[in-house]
Amino acid sequence: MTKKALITGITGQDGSYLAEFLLEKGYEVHGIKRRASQFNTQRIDHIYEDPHVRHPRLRLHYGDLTDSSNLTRIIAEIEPDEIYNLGAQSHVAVSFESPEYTADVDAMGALRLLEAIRFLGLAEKTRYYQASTSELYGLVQQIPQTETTPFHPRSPYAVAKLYAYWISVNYREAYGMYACNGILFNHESPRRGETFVTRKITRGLANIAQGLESCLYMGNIDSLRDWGHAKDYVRMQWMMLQRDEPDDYVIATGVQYSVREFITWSARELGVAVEFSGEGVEEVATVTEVTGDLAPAIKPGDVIMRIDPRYFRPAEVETLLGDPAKAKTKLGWVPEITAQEMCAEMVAEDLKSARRYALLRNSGLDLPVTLED
Ligand code: NDP
Ligand code: GDR
Repeated sequence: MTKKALITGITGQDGSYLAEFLLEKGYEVHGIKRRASQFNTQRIDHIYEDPHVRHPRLRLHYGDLTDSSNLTRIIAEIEPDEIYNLGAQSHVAVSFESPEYTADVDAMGALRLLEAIRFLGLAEKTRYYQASTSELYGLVQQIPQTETTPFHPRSPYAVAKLYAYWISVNYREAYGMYACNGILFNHESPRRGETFVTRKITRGLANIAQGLESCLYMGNIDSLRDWGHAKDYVRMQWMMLQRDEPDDYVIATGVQYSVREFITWSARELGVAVEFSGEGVEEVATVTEVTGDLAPAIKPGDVIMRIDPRYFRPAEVETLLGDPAKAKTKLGWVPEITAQEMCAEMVAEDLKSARRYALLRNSGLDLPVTLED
């Protein structure tokens, strides 16, 4: 029997990699996409099959995590073996701007799915994965963080995700549902949203290298994160649902770096060496050397990064470092891609786009560069 999976957030970074992974495993994959005024399926267009041409194994349904009747109808129609709840307003800084919406999607959305599974009598059939997060630890009380480290969320996003975490545990305990929390630390890729810090850096520096932008404006570059690759992490999301018993797992690399280090690596990938000077909001990154031909628009002495306090958060999560020992021991999972390898891949992809863009612009096409961050 072909297994059926339903993915919320299929148009996002993780959703796209997970859909690819499950299709390769032979699943019939269903995804919920939001209605938008422009196409929003760029990350999955390469795996989409035209339903007019053949019987597709990937199917998309319009829906929203704020809409119970819609979610219940989709689940009733599909009767999925597995639901991966990856949909979320996932930007921490934005959650301070839209706290109520973030709670509705990220907290209540999880409840709506769990309640639909229960109400439809699928509690014994459907396994549920909740995209939990290292942001739950917030103001960290133990280094490194494990499955038993106390939570102290520091943003409306993290507080909403705390509810989703506990409601998943509660439905497991109360109704015997197979519900798991993956407590995932930051994971990135060339498909990462452009306003998260790693992608903002790789895309911004690639644009500067090609003369499309002049400077990167950053927030707290002292911040420390445990960065892995999204491809490694979606594999783990599936593995978690294949066990005999449901459980919660920390997924991390066990190594942390600062945002400043990520800037240095990204610049180095472009053949650019930088030196940081100044303190606090006065800190800048100045180019000391340029080698090779990847960054024709950058020269020694250029200031390519400045601090803009606009990107400081009302409450910051200064440091995150996960201990993935349980996932390694119980599931045999180990991350295969290092943060530096991932950074190189991201810079290479963003450089390709920047070069294409610069080429078109230099041939007279007046193309706008989206600078939103
Ligand atoms: P993205 O922001 O890339 O993707 C989020 C997805 O959720 C998109 O498909 C988005 O749709 C969808 N979405 C947003 N709002 C709604 C809504 N109201 N109804 C239905 N769908 C909605 O996130 P990631 O792929 O990076 O992360 C996946 C999940 O994992 C998220 O829940 C995130 O909070 C969590 N997480 C992520 C980590 C990371 O480092 N990436 C770490 C830990 C947890 P659209 O494309 O239309 O915007
Ligand atoms: P995070 O990721 O908040 O950890 O949440 P993000 O990449 O946004 O920030 C990481 C750290 O970098 C600092 N920072 C900046 N961040 C952004 N976005 N833009 C900047 O200009 C900037 N300058 C410094 C931040 O302050 C922060 O400390 C991500 C999301 O994917 C969540 O959904 C997920 O749950 C967690 O990772 C784990």
